[in-house]
Amino acid sequence: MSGVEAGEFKIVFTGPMGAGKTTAIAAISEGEPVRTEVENTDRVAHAKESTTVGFDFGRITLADGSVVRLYGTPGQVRYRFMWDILGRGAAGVIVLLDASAPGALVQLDVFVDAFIPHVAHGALVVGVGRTDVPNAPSTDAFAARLDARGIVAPVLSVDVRRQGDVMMLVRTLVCILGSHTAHGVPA
Ligand SMILES: Nc1nc2c(ncn2[C@@H]2O[C@H](COP(=O)(O)OP(=O)(O)OP(=O)(O)O)[C@@H](O)[C@H]2O)c(=O)[nH]1
Ligand SMILES: [Mg+2]
Repeated sequence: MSGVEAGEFKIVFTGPMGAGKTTAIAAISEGEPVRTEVENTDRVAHAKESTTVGFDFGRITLADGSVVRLYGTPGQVRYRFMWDILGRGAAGVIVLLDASAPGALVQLDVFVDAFIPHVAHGALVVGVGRTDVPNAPSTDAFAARLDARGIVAPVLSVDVRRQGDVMMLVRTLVCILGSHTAHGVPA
């Protein structure tokens, strides 16, 4: 269930449409990531030009030589069947949210509920983008939302376009995994 073995493991990036899963994986992946983008025909939901219909895939190598396989889910609920396929065998999950999007706090619940069952020991990190937009909920508001449900997970403010920010999310998750597995996963 932990998915952590022999220096190779899987992390899933999830979250609603436009939160930046595809962007985040592209920001850190070694080599060109695999993408399954098509034209976005739901410009009401989000103005961006393309959307993920299958998955994103990239990989990184940590300082200790561990290989991390990075999968990004589609955000649109119509591709929900992919969430369970991609969640299977994941060591941990990173939920990305856009604080400036309507209903961002509710989206946190949606994606936590969908992915918590896939990961052992609450191996969950939340990355929140665009917290600087006026009237957007703060990272504290997202943390309080988790607290209210008895879920303990780090909530970090990120810009998914920045490699350093995305690596911070991955390293935080790897620290959680390392503290919960007998194998240990050094950062
Ligand atoms: N201006 C600005 N743009 C941002 C910021 N964070 C993310 N973006 C942009 O938001 C968009 C996110 O798009 P994607 O990476 O395709 O989002 P996704 O989560 O993969 O979406 P789906 O696959 O459709 O579910 C990209 O165009 C990013 O450049 C930010 O802080 N400021
Ligand atoms: Mg995408």
